[in-house]
Amino acid sequence: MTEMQLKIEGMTCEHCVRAASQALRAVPGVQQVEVKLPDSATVQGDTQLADLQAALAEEGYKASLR
Ligand SMILES: [Cu+2]
Repeated sequence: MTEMQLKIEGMTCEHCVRAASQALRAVPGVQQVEVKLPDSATVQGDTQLADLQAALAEEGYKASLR
């Protein structure tokens, strides 16, 4: 299990936090997600950065490793 610290671009409100959290939780292998304004997420689990980025991109957010 790994932990990744992400920087998420494009979040503006709590609705964004929920959308990003749900998108990340739906990625296979993800076990724990914490998303915080203005731009951060911590993800724990067995997963790939590219899968997390793809899930967030579908919701309209751009993510990179912090
Ligand atoms: Cu929002």
